[in-house]
Amino acid sequence: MTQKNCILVGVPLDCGKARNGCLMGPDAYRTAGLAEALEALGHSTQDIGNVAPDPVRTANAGHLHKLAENIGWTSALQRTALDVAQTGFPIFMGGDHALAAGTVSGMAAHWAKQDRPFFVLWLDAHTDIHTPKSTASGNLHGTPVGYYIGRDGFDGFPDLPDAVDPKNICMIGIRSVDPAENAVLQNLDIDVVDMRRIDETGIATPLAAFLDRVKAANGVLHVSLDVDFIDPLHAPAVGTTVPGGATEREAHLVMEMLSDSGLVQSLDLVELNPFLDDRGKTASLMVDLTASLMGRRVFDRPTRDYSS
Ligand code: 4U7
Ligand code: MN
Ligand code: MN
Ligand code: MN
Repeated sequence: MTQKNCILVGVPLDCGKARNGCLMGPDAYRTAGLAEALEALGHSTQDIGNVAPDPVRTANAGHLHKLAENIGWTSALQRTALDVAQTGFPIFMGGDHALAAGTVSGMAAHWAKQDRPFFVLWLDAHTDIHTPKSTASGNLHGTPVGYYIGRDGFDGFPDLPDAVDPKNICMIGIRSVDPAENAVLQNLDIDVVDMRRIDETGIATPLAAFLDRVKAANGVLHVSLDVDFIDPLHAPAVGTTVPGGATEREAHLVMEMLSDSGLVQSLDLVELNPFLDDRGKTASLMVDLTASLMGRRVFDRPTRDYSS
């Protein structure tokens, strides 16, 4: 992989759900040696510290948890993403998944200016495509996809500069979908790769097909990695554990294929709750997965072509 200038952006956002702890995520990645792992691969790194949310006051949040704070983070992160994308490869160290409303919409706006088609790989147990109106839990970490594809119902949120085309989204690892999410997914062209498909075809087949599409379109790819994509056995440090997730090996294979593709331009690391971790094993696994994405190999084998 070509050497990158990695911009590490701390995002101690903890307002996307009620259980606290994701605010410690950025420092857990620092403690687990994210910058050192990237530098060992020959990349340069620049840790710009932690972002803070814009101040926002909202009158009526209804059943929504910390609506104003979520809105303030979305505008701040949209701006930050647009800014840092100009100088390097942003790695957003979360923070819960509500941050992706800002990071993904900001990256989409950046690539729209360069006239490059923008694609998203969503690695998650959940589809996170609710709106503030459809969410039953009131937890906005279940809504970032709804925001960045331009669904209605995000009153008070910043205007979306450039919506992501649902056709350009692939979700892998899915095993928990609410009825309201299922209903909207039926009418969209998002490629939703659930655990059954992974079991039937292996994880490489749907990923290779998606990467071929990105390549054919001369597109660029943003990866959003939710800790709960991985099975809680390997990655316990997350509030929303769902059994039956990706294995450590499947997760590494995904990252290695992404590295081979050369298509990835930005990354979210989200939902790590260090308060729930087991001697730092989840934080360390997330660092190792990032290293695989950025070119680390067990053996230096020639690049494999995964397309059919
Ligand atoms: B995550 C949920 F009901 N769908 O809306 C909701 F199952 O970022 C979960 O993927 C959302 O961890 C999970 O609260 C958000 C629930
Ligand atoms: Mn998520
Ligand atoms: Mn999830
Ligand atoms: Mn979660």
